[in-house]
Parts: sequence; C-alpha cells; structure tokens
Amino acid sequence: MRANLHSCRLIALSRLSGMARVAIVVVASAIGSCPWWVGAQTLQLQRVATGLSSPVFATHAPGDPNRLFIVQQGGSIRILDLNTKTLNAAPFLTVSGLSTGGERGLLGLTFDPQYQTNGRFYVNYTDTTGATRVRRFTRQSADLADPTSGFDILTIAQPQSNHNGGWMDFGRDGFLYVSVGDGGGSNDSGTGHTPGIGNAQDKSQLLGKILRIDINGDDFPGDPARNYRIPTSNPFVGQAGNAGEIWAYGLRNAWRNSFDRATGDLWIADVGQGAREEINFQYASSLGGENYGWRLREGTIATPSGGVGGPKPPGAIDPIYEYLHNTGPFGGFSVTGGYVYRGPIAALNGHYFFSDYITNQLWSLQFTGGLPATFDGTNFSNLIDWTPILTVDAGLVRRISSFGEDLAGNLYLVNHLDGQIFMIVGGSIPEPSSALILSLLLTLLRPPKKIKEKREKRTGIIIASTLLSRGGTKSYTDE
Ligand SMILES: [Ca+2]
Ligand SMILES: [Ca+2]
Repeated sequence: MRANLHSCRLIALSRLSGMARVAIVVVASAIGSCPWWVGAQTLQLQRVATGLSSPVFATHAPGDPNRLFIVQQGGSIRILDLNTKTLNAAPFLTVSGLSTGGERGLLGLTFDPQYQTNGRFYVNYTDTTGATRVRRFTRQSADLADPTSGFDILTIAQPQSNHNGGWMDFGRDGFLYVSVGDGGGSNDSGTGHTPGIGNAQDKSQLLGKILRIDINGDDFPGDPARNYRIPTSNPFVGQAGNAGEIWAYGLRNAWRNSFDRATGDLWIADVGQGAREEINFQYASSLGGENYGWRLREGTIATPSGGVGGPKPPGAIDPIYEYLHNTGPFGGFSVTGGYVYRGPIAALNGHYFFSDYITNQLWSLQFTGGLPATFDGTNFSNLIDWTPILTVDAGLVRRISSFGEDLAGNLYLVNHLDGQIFMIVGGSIPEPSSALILSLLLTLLRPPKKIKEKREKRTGIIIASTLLSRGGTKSYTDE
C-alpha cells in the first residue's frame, strides 16, 4: 500500500514544475497524509559516544565484537564499549612524541591480522619534527596497551604541515597499506616537492603514494628507522630510481580509504586541490602500480591551478566518481572516504558511504564495474544524498572526519568538531528516481549554506585542520 502511494505521488510530482512540487510536499507533509519521504526511505543514525576530543578515526580489532577503538587527533586511542555504549575512562594508549593541530596528530590505526595472538597494532602519526611515523605497539590487556612497547616501522619526512595521509590497513595479502600525502603546501609544488613533476608523480620517493610493506621482517638491518620488508611482488621493486615500497602513486592526500571486507577491493578517496574531489577504486586483483594522476590531474581534468595541470599520463586511472567544489547537494570541498556497507542492514549492503567534511553532505553510491582503464568519473549508480533524509536521535551529523567499522560490519560516522560518534542503525535505499527528487525538493526547502565554509577551503584549511582552525588563524597556504 505504501509502495503504491509512493509511486502515485512520484508520478504526480514529476508532472509538475519545481515550485509546485515543493508546495505539494510541504502541504502534504503538513497535513500528515503523505509521509512517504520521511517514512521507510531514510537513514537512521544513533549517537553512541560523546565527549571525545577531535576524533579522526574508528575501527575494531580482529575477533573483538565488543570494542570500537577511536583515534583522537591529540594522541589518545579511546575504547567505546559497544554493549553499554560507554567510553572507557582510561585510553587504550596515549602516543607521546607527536605534534598535533591542523592536519597533524595521531591520524591512523590498524590492528595486526594476528592481533588475537600477538597483541600488535600499528599507529600513524606526525612526530615532533612533523615527519610521518608508523609505529607498532603491543597490547597489555584487552583494554590497555603497553606504552613502553613502541617500535618504529617507518618514518617519512614531510616538508609542509598538511597532507599527511595517515590511513593504514592490512590487505587480504597480509601486507600493510599506508597512505602518504604529497607533502603539503598547494599544487604539490614548492619547497620539498620534486621540481618539474611534484612528489606524487616522482616514484623515487614516498610522498603522494599508497605504500605496501611487510611488517614481518626487516630488509634494512643497518637502519633503525626502517624496520619492514618490501614485498618482492610490489610493482616497482628492483627498478632503478624507484622506491620499492610504492603500491600506487599520483595521490594528493588520500585521507580515508578502505578495503571492502566482502571483496577485498580498495576504495581510495583523494582530497582535491581547488576544483574536484575524487573516489578511486582498485580491484582486489590489482597488481599495483596505478597512477591516479595528481598533480597533473584533479579528478578527470587537468589540474586548473598552480600551472601544474597537464594531459592524462599514459596508463593513469581516473576516479570512478568525482564531485565539484560547490555547496550544492552533490558538491563539497574535502572528501571523507568511507566504506562499502557490509553490516546487518541488508538494504544498505554494497553501498559505499562517504561524506564531505566542509559541506557536511552524506552520500552513498555503488560501483558499476568495468576495466580501470575505462574509468571516467561516471562508473557509479544509485548515488544518494542522505543529508536531507537522515534522522538522528541526538547531535549533529557534521564535520565527518572519518567513518569506521566494527567487527559486525556496522558503520560509524566520526564527528570531529563535536567529538561524537554516530552509528547507522536503520535505513533503506530509496528508488533512484525518488532519491533524486527528494534531494532536489529538500535542497530547495533548505536554507542556503553559508559561504563561510567556502572561504575556509580557499584558505586551504582542509580535513582535520578545518575544525582546529575555525575562527582562529587562517595562515595555511594550501590554497
Ligand atoms: Ca631496520
Ligand atoms: Ca586522481
């Protein structure tokens, strides 16, 4: 019955002009006879944690259904008890020797695939020199790590304070994937950026890349700062002048990425410069070596700023989805990559959720397949703007710095500004046509977004830095 009513109204609406459609929805909603757009077709969020300090990530440990580990930018890892929805008073670990603020701080966390037996986990942070550091720690108990167990894996100098990447996770191959930003500044140029081509296109060094390393061993016994092996199957191993650690390159600041737990595919969300945000897709069967284009390419176009843009390099891979810098329902200024939903809500299965940190939009889409060489920014379907149709029991879904998964596949949203975590607890996917109409209607009904957010991006304050700099210094130069 509801479905029939729904269809009827969609057809009726489609025959009317824009303002007439809005009027019908407003009137129908007011009299309560037409609840289709707030009924089954929505996304229900529940606030499950408050009182955190600048959270930037959340994840779970292998085999542990009871805990969500939340990364605070200032250096602490907090534990949320998923049964009681309470935060442990004592942090799991507080990393020392880091610099924080702006885009620096404790940025990434992942657990060893053998965590249940070896108790090891890995953090990614900016140290007091501003360098990216990957460091291993070991569990003392389920709720407490041993702060004296720190062991350096990898250190990478960073020329500017922004674009530190920070995401890490283990692939199905057992290797550790590490996202490293291009070094910072703007347009991958200037001090500390390879003249002529920038860092991301320079395969001799590690900035602007996704690395793949083997943490079970040490290929550099004489170097206490490098304690890992380089998988012999990495794409550039043994090539003169190329760094063996590189798995993929041509990335600006792939801040939040994820492996699809059902397929092993890798989703890479690369934060853009001044024009476009992008979602890249890598099949689990990839042999590595992908060039995602930066700094020559921003999304599917030549980078329009800084005089660094150029033709698509041979073999480079375009994103499967991109969006423009604006405040419309499908626009934004700083992408926060998420996950393909694989949790208990069957209707959401297979939909990739992501957000924009600046405009606070929440979206999902599905990948439509095809060979990477054919990707052109349109390789998606069922793009949904959840922003106007989500419901939340408390708090504001904004400034999403990251998503996170628990062991069961439930999806969480990390609110950086307010220090809160939201869990997706219900929802269904609207029919594509109704999703689009809903978005258009509700966008018209919403007050326009404040232009202030746009200016923030222009001053270059992106992702994690935006919150910390709001109302404060605007001295960033990443424009
Ligand atoms: Ca070593
Ligand atoms: Ca790209």
